[in-house]
Amino acid sequence: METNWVFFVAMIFSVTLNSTISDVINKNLERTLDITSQLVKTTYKLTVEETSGKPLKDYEFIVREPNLSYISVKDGFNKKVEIEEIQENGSNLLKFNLTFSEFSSKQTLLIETVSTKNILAYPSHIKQNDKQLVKFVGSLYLYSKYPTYAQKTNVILSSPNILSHTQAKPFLVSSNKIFLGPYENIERLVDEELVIHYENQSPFLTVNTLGRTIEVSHWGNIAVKESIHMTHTGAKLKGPFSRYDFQKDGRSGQSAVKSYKTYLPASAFGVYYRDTNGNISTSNMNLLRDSVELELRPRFPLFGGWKTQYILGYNVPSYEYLFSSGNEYLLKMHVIDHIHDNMSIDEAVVTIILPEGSSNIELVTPYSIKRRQNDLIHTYLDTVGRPVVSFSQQNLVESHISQFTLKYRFSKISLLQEPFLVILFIYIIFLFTIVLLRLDFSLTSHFHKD
Ligand SMILES: *[C@@H]1O[C@H](CO)[C@@H](O)[C@H](O)[C@H]1NC(C)=O
Ligand SMILES: *[C@@H]1O[C@H](CO)[C@@H](O)[C@H](O)[C@H]1NC(C)=O
Ligand SMILES: *[C@@H]1O[C@H](CO)[C@@H](O)[C@H](O)[C@H]1NC(C)=O
Ligand SMILES: *[C@@H]1O[C@H](CO)[C@@H](O)[C@H](O)[C@H]1NC(C)=O
Ligand SMILES: CC(=O)N[C@H]1CO[C@H](CO)[C@@H](O)[C@@H]1O
Repeated sequence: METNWVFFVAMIFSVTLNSTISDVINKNLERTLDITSQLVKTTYKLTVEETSGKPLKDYEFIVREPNLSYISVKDGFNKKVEIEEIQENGSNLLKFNLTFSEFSSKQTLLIETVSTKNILAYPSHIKQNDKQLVKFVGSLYLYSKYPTYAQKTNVILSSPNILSHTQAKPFLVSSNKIFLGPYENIERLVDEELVIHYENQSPFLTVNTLGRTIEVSHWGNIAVKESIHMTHTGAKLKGPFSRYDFQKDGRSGQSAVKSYKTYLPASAFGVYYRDTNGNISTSNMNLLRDSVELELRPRFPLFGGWKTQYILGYNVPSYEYLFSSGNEYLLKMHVIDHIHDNMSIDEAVVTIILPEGSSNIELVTPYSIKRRQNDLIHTYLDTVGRPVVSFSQQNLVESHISQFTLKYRFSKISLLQEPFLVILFIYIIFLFTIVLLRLDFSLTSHFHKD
């Protein structure tokens, strides 16, 4: 009787325990870490299971690495997965609540993340002829709220020159790849570092600020101007710089950036590129099928710690980006464009200048941004000023190249305002001249009569 009672209490205990600690497990994980560039690109193929057979409605995913720039999640049913950040005080971990639209006790998640500033030059300073070595610090195991039954990680490096790496057996090194695992039965919240010290000569270019201005005209043209401040954030150059070595020896300054490729929309025309000293001829401009490729060459090779600053501008025909129905207009353009391969933008400020008289402005962005106050600017022939919409965002990468939409109202009658003003102006001058001439004529005739 008594043993029965103890058993009963134990039962209740385990039931309440089970309802607080869920029966969710990470059944299997295949992870790929691409650290060939300055970015850490991770893909997770994660199978999760609710072992008691209940349908799984949400899942908490933790990102252990700092400076996360981008995350995307897909499920195995090709259904939308909602991603919501869980706000927690005093935690430097990013936690996401993933909620599924298709319920099942077993889910396969495809997760992609990109983070910046997690691969650091080590040593931090090198001489002109030295190789750039870097250190990556990440997580050996999936850092998770749930236990993980089996996991493997494939690391792809930029070079087979690996100075050291975390030796957690089993592992296999083959050329520029490290295969880690399989590791089995890793408990929840196990935090182990994965450290890899290797050669990485890829360009460590950081765009400190991107100021992108889009000026919309209803006369067929959209003008884009980008003001860019850029720093080489790899190993800093120590000691003197020899241009002679740089030009004569192919191995000299390998981590320096001589040129890089920027992509503009295929319909871009009237392209200009200038730094603080004036014009720079773009060394190469290639028309590709779906873009214009520009090879930009700064005046000097960019070594670690060196900065450059320039302005790039072009026009695009508005019929490709601006749609209208009656007085309603819709502008669809990229928030940012491709500045260089594997780019990392610390902060982008996007400013959209609309034609004078635009109203009812509504902005929809593909991800969250910081909206700035609407403004008005005045240029010549403006009476009330042009509406300016502006927003900013930090820590952007290529995955953020996607479209915003901006809706506004504009009365077609207002379109006639500027030409009307010009005509009026010319007309007034014309009248004025006639009056002057007449005045002059009558004066002289009076004079003659007298
Ligand atoms: C950078 O990105 C390009 C294309 O986006 C890719 O082909 C290249 O391998 C990447 N890595 C490096 C180190 O440039
Ligand atoms: C976090 O801290 C702020 C003040 O520092 C407080 O107002 C807020 O309620 C806290 N949020 C949570 C979820 O504890
Ligand atoms: C995650 O989202 C679901 C659905 O909105 C909610 O029921 C659940 O409480 C959330 N979990 C956390 C940890 O916020
Ligand atoms: C810049 O280039 C444009 C067009 O190529 C030219 O008209 C202009 O004179 C140049 N300005 C300078 C300062 O070189
Ligand atoms: C720009 C930025 O947020 N950098 C952070 C990246 O992560 C490291 C480590 O947490 C921070 O020290 C940096 O401030």
